[in-house]
Amino acid sequence: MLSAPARPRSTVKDSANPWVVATIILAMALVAVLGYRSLPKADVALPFVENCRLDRQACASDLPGGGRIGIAIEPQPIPAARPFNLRIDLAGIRPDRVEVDFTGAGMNMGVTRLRLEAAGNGRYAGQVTLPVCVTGSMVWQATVRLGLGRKVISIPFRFESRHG
Ligand SMILES: [Cu+2]
Repeated sequence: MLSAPARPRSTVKDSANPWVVATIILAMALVAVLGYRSLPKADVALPFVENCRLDRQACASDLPGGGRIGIAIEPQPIPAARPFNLRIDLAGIRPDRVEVDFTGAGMNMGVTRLRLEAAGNGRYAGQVTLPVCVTGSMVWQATVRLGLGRKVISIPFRFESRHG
């Protein structure tokens, strides 16, 4: 039979030291917080931003839990099958990633995902060309996706593109 190596006897006598206790409590609190943050990802989908069309104006929306998003496209009118610029301004929120999914509204045009680059001071920008639509002009949905760890906040906007 194997015998376990002799373990040296502990000489620590101050296990009730308040600093040790405080450290343990702090560590437990940290584990609780990290555990909470690593829960399965929660997607928050906001309703449409009413009365705002990105082909006519810049749009804005308040975000749940504070913060605000502003979004604008240029040039206007928004060209079909040619590149255009999209700009997002965020206040009170600093996501890890900002993406926009373009889909057809009432027409299946696939999904075109644009990943925006951070330009500082809460601004994110990118350029994209949407697929050609046989009908010439059509309404698109631009769903902004703000990634915060495992959580994604999505905010849908609408606009019309035209052959110029
Ligand atoms: Cu179409």
